[in-house]
Amino acid sequence: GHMGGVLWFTGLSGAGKSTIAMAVEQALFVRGYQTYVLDGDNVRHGLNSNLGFSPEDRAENIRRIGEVAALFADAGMIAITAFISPYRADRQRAREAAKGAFHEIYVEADVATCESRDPKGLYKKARAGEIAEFTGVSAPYEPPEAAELVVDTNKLSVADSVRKVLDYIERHIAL
Ligand code: GGZ
Repeated sequence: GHMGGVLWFTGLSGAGKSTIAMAVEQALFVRGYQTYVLDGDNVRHGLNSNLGFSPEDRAENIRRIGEVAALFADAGMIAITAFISPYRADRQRAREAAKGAFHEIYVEADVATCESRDPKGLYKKARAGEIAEFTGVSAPYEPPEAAELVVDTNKLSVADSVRKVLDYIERHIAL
């Protein structure tokens, strides 16, 4: 049978988490893996629609996502999560929920890089004070100290970032 696992992407808004996660899912699907992407679109609008962006709400957001991802992994699937998940302690708890099947992937990009991309204009709004507690501007991001994989999108293209993740998966997650 398939061996499940959790691919946990973490990084700033605009670092490329969702873009890379969706491309990785597509490639894994083609290779016969059973996958499911959890992201803001399907989680923050549903299961976690009662949560905002205070530290407490982010912790609860990540706690629920960690538990759901662990259930997918238990079912033999590859759960791919794409959330900022700014706090180390919250990511650690998600890691523990997934038992041995957790792969933390740090999608690294400087605030300046993300801000120059600003695909949704959120950094601009955050700088103008229109969004409170915005990660990287007015709320913290605690970078991983021992991620299984680091993808530096300051330097790597999307295609090269995706290749790097797929190479890691082929070496660490059995089909
Ligand atoms: C950070 C925010 C905020 C604040 C709204 N801080 O680029 P996006 O739009 O699509 O991704 C961001 C998303 C972050 O939600 P997460 O569930 O990933 O955050 S966490 O893991 O910290 O719980 C951004 C948007 O929501 N957004 N307000 N204040 N990002």
